[in-house]
Amino acid sequence: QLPQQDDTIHVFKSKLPDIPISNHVPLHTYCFERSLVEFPDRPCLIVGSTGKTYTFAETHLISSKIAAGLSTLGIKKGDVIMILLQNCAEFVFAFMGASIIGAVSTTANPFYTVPEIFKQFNASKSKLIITQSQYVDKLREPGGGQYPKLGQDFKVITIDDPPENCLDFSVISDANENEFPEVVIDAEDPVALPFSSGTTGLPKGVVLTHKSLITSVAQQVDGDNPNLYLTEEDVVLCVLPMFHIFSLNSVLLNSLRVGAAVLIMHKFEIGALLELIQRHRVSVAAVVPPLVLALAKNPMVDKFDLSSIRLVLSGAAPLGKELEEALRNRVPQAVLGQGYGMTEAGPVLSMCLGFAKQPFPTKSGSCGTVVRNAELKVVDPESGCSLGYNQPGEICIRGSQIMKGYLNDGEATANTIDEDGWLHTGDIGYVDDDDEIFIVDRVKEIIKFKGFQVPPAELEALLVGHPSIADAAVVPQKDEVAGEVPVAFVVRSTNGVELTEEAVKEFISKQVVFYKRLHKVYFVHAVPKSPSGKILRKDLRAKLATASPS
Ligand code: 4UV
Repeated sequence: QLPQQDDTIHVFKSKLPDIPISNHVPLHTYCFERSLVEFPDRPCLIVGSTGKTYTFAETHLISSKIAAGLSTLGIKKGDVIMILLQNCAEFVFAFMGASIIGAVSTTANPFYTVPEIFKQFNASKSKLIITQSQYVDKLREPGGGQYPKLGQDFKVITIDDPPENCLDFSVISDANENEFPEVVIDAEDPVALPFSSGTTGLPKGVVLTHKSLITSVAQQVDGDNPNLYLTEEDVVLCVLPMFHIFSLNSVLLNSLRVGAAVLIMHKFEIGALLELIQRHRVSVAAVVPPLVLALAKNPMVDKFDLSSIRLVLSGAAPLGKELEEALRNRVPQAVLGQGYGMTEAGPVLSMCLGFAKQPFPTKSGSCGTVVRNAELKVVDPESGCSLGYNQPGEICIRGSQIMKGYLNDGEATANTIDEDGWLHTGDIGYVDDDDEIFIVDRVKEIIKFKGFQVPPAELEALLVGHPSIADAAVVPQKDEVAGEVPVAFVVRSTNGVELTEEAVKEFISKQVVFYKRLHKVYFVHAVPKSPSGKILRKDLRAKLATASPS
């Protein structure tokens, strides 16, 4: 007889009470709801490199013009536009403008290679691309006819001087803001389509609806005692890329909602960053662990006044206790804590309660407490049984904030969100007696390089495409600066061609964005696999921990 299964579900909730959330309106309405009325003339966007400031009223006006301009170009409700930009004010106008007409933004890294861009472009069925002139060469019929044709199959708008066959941003930003079609937007309509590989496989479109993003923002910044207390007095640092959900949600949308100013940096450079923090009296900094490392260790930091910083939110990858302590010495006045997010989770699962208006004491190393209006459970990855306090297992989350599903991929959706609506994160963690969450491991494939996603399946597919490679597996190796780096185990094919580590590394680096490059290649006789053919990644990770992995 089988042992009796314990069906009790231990549901973890926030210490903050649930609140009413107005997630029936469109995202842009929700984001500008208070700020347009209460602080229309306060700074909304500050462009770091030029100092140019846009007020809330201006930001809303330009976004409305973009909405009209996009519809003149034929973009309709449900259509997808690709935003291929470094951080800039135009990113915000484009995203919000698209939202206003019920269109969807798929955000991509401008450093992507040609195949990376077009995979996302094709999968999302984007109608046009908004980018910078320096990236246009990548969009120009690169692969001998295998890709859609610029100007013919899709339009390109550049925010700076447009190269041939491209349109100037003014084509949309000069439109008459009153001339966009009235659209009825349903709360369940998509508004953002970031790509993520989730727990397994290749990058997939993550369908985030108006309702999911509003819910996520509200869970953070709304209510009498907001979990993340931001006000119109705050200046929020936006150096993390807006094409990633952390910055898009927790920096941009949160700030728009509460009336805080967003200080936009188009790229990370420590000197400029410190100078801007000092000049604009930045009060809130959203960071990833490698940025914490820079702030904690770089000698330049002592030359600047960082006393304005009152809150540092780290996320996207684990933050070590030592690093957190080191940062504390640099900004002793600030509350330091973590948020834990996943693109598919809408994205925020948990947030440090030390950031609340009436803060709770928190422990270093924790990635916060589950957000309000959500349920979190921890399950045994083998049996699926729900676990109680202090027992590590797979973290699952349920609530209106999670994604609607993966774009056109019912199977991947069903493997991630179960019948009862629980989203399985692939992260292993536990909830301690004070309801704080600690992540201790990962059962999913994903590698995180400085918080960026590196999907092993993507690199493996490229590797086995090489004529001299018979089989390959890619796993994370711990790295002091990046957190993790991808390394490959490669089986040479018997075609007699001598294959070197350098050749394999170069073969990959030509095809992928910089953070997906292989840091090491181990040649092996076989890749360990389960009877069903799954790569035994755990075994390979364990091998890496030994002195001679091959
Ligand atoms: O899908 P993704 O690239 O998504 C993110 C989103 C992060 C955040 C963090 C704080 C926020 O406030 C917010 O809005 C968004 O990284 O990668 C998801 C995976 O990254 C790891 C974990 O494995 C996720 O499943 N991860 C994210 N945050 C943490 C983390 C963290 N604080 N500690 C450890 N791992």
